[in-house]
Amino acid sequence: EERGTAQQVDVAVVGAGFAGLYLLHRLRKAGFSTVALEEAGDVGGTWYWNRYPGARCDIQTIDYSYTFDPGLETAWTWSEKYATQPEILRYLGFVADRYDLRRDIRFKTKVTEARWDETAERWLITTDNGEAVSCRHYIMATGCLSAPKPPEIDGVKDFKGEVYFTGRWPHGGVNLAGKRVAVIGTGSSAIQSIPLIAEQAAHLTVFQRTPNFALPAHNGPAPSERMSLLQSDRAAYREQARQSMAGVPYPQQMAVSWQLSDAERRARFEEAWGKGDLVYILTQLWADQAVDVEGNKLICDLIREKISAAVKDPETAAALMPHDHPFGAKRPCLDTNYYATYNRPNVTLVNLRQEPIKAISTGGIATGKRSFDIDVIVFATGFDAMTGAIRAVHPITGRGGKSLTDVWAQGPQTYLGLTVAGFPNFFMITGPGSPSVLSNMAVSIEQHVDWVVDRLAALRDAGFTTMEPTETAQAGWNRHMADCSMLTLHRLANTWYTGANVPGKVQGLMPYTGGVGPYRSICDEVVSRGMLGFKLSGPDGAAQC
Ligand code: NA7
Repeated sequence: EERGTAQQVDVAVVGAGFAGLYLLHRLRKAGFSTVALEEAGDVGGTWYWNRYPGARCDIQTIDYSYTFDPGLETAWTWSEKYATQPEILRYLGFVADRYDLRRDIRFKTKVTEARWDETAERWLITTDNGEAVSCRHYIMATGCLSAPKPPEIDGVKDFKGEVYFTGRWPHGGVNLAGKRVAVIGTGSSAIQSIPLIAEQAAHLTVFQRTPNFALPAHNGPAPSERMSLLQSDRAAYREQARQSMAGVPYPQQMAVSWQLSDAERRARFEEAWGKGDLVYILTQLWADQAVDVEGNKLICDLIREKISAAVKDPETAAALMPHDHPFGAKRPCLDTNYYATYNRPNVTLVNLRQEPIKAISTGGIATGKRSFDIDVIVFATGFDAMTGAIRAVHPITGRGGKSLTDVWAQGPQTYLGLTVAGFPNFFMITGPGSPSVLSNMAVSIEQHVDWVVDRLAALRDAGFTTMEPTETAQAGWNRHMADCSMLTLHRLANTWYTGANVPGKVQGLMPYTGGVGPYRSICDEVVSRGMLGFKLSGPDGAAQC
């Protein structure tokens, strides 16, 4: 009876960001009827919400672009090496217009529930705005960093000044001139915004729990050597990115740190520092940098030297130096004038490891040692990453009435990061278990979307109606994930990759650490081996394993 009142489509998509837009385009071209449900008032996803000062992509924009249509690539020119949030939002709007995508997007519509109907073999999606949606396939394109984390600090509600979250920044902007501003957090969002906030505010106090490694962006025009590489053979450049470890076309380094002299290592490091490119410095110094603590420590020492040289006050410099995690195990940041900002007379760093916040009161913030009068608090405290947006939005109920929250009670379980046993015709783009956040998201998103849409089309053409991974395949993927994670250093840091930033969250490395190219090969092999690890069924109930 519910079906009668629901909008009927082949595929429902949640989210109209980078992934949701490409999904809509591909699904439509493959002949599926679709609708995208989007909580925001327009397209853009992460680039719709994160409007804080200084918000930029920290993958070079020539790499952080759609590549599915060469016509689109030449129709759009980025103005900088690292585009600002407004420019990326304009790009996504341009893409939505070019492929006429908005007509299939229901904005200001939040999914409240999704339920698999075993008899009809369809998902029923309930929303907080307008009719429900009945669909054969249900795809979450909800992103990895879209559910902001609550502040978790006593007294926030008592504070009488202005409160902002970087991930939910007001659209009209915020006037900070002449105000005493507190920024809580020193992740990427804070490190991008702090230098600009410091220029506006009367005084800025930064509350730092864990220092992060930040590298200079050296923003400007796109580097000419990268541009000419791309322009000389666009297809080859893109293909190299797809086969690479991180989704950016850099070669595998073969030299090991101990084969290089100290002078050679410094020369390599200085060159990388001068490039202003996270993926370059994360992959191009020496082969053991991301897999061996000793090879990694050499880089940490060199970056700490840079911090020491940039920050005049030795105590502040020492507080800004990370010692608790290998370089790259926690997401490093790309900055413009971040460290130098602490040389300004109107900026104070508070080291929460030495003086934790005791409480926020009506007019300020008190640590164990001092209290600060504050007009504006900016929470740059991050997200319930990877699983937050999938789990928090709604109950998702699969086969046998099981909810995804229950199935994931001990941590996310997936096959290929794309599907979950017990949840037929349910897909995630950049879900936990995929390389997603450890890669150039643009490359991962296109690969995930292409794989899913190609499977749906093949399924339909072969007369199947459902597709679902086996428990065995899922257990095997989790085992493979764990094995891969032993080869990198990510497991050695408490980060949002591991769930450590959210109190009470199950701990475990969520992204796949095996690399973008190898991951792509595995996904392709699953197909070429007759949908290895999937159960397919048709309308007559015939199943294939
Ligand atoms: P991040 O990277 O998760 O950074 C959040 C920061 O906020 C980080 O420094 C946290 O310290 C700090 N934090 C979080 N909760 C608290 C509390 N309760 N008290 C004090 N400090 C706190 O989020 P971003 O938005 O900056 O960046 C997210 C990603 O977007 C980034 O990695 C890029 O991929 C793009 P902690 O380290 O947990 O001690």
